[in-house]
Amino acid sequence: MPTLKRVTEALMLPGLFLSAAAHASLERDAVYNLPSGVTPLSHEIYHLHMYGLWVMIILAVLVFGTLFYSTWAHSRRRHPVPAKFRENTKLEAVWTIVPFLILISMALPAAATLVKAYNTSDPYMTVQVTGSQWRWEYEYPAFGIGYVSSIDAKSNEASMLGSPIKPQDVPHYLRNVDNPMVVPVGKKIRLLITSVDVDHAWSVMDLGVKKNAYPGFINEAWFTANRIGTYTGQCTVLCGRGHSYMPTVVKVVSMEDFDAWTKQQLAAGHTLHIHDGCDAAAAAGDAVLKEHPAPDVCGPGTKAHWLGTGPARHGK
Ligand SMILES: [Cu+2]
Repeated sequence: MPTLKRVTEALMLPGLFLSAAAHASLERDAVYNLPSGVTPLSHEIYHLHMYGLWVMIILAVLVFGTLFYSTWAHSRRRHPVPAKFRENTKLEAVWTIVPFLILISMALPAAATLVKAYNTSDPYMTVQVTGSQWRWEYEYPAFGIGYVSSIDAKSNEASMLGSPIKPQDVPHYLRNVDNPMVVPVGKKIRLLITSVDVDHAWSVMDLGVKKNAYPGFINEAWFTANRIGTYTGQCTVLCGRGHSYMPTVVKVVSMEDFDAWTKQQLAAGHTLHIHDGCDAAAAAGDAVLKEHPAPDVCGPGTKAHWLGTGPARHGK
C-alpha cells in the first residue's frame, strides 16, 4: 500500500531521516525510512523496525488519547465531585500483563534476528576491513588482494576551501570512493572489522551491517546481497576531522564480473604483501600484511596491524 508507506515515512523522526539519507543506494534517492535493503537480514531488520514503530504509534495514540480525554472530561468544571475508588485489581493486572506481552512480542523476534546477525559461519569468503583516518582498507586473503578505498577525487576537490568545483555539481558528493569493496551477488560475505588508529564504524544499511571498528579488536559481521548494485554508507563513529570524508561503497556484481575484477586487481598490483617493517609478525606465521601506501601505518618498528587467518598468500 504505497499511501500507507508514504504516511509511515512522513512520520519518521529527523534522526532516522539523517541516517537513511546517509545510507542510500547510489541507484535511488534517499528515503525517509530505514531502507529495507537487499539482504535477507536487512529485510528482517526492516520488519522489526516497522513492527516496533507501529507498536509505538498505537501506544502513543492510546496513552495521549486517554490523557487528553481525562484532562477534558474530568476537569473541575465538568466533573466537580471526584470519584472515591482507589484500587482496581483487574485494571492493574491488565496494564501489567498487556505491556509485558507487547515487550515479549518485540523481544523474541529481535533476539532471533540478533542470533542470525552474529552467525558468521560458512562464508563464501572473508573481507578484512580496516578503518583508518580517513579511509577504509579492504583485504581479500583468499584472493591475495588488498587495497585502500579513499573518497573519490572529485568529492575531495569540491570539499576544499575555495575550490572552483561546487559540491552540488559532483555526482554522489561524499558518497563515492576510488576503490569500492566488490563482492559477488548471492554469496555469504564475512567481514572482519578493525581499526589502526581511532574508533570508526563500517556501515551500509542496505546490507544490514553496522559494526564498529576498534583498534586492537576484531569485530565480525556478514551479509548476503541478493541484488546486483552499488550500496553506500558512511563511517558512523565520529573519528576526527575527516569523518565525513570516508564513505563506504560496496559493489555487488555477478560471479563472472567478480572473477574478472579479482584478476584485474592482481594485475593492477592491489596485492597483499609482507611489509618489511612487519617481518616479526610474518615470522610468527600468521600475519598477512599488505603493502601500505602510508608507511606510518605499517612501517619499520611498528606492530603488525593485521593478523590474518588462513594460509598467507602474498603477491609480489
Ligand atoms: Cu569515522
